[in-house]
Amino acid sequence: MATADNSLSQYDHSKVPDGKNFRIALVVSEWNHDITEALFQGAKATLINHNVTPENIVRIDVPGSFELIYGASTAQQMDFDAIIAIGCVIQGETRHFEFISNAVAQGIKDLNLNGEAPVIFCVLTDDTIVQSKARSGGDKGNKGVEAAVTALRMTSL
Ligand code: DLZ
Repeated sequence: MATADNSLSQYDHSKVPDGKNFRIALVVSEWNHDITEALFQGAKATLINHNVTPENIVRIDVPGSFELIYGASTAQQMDFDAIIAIGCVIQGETRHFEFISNAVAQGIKDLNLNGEAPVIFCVLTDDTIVQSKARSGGDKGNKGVEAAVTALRMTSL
């Protein structure tokens, strides 16, 4: 999987379970839309590459990354094998970044402890938009790809 210097999209395909019977929800934050859309496309393409059928990939849009917690919690109560929470929080001039990033990480951690379906953390927390672009289809690969692989592996535990 990813290291600091590798593309996030490099992985061993033989270690990824077949997804043909899986139903996966992707909860997508609208903040930093270009980035989250690229992450969504990367995740969706990877799920399809591993035989998840398009009708078993359900997208749920939420306004911002903070709302990923409620969106993923709602999806956990539906019939999904895994949920991928997709967001992008970028450092601004205030401390909003820390509050949102920490809340989303803690909220998703809690969903994993208390819910049935695993919730995968596909939230970029970058200092700059340049860093986010590099990780959503740029020279660091696409974190959405890695999240999709993680979802398939966790679903198969
Ligand atoms: C308010 C806010 C700010 C400042 N920055 C981001 C961000 O970088 N990424 C993101 O996904 N959302 C941001 N938000 C919106 C919050 O996540 C949330 O939608 C609002 O605080 C409403 O609850």
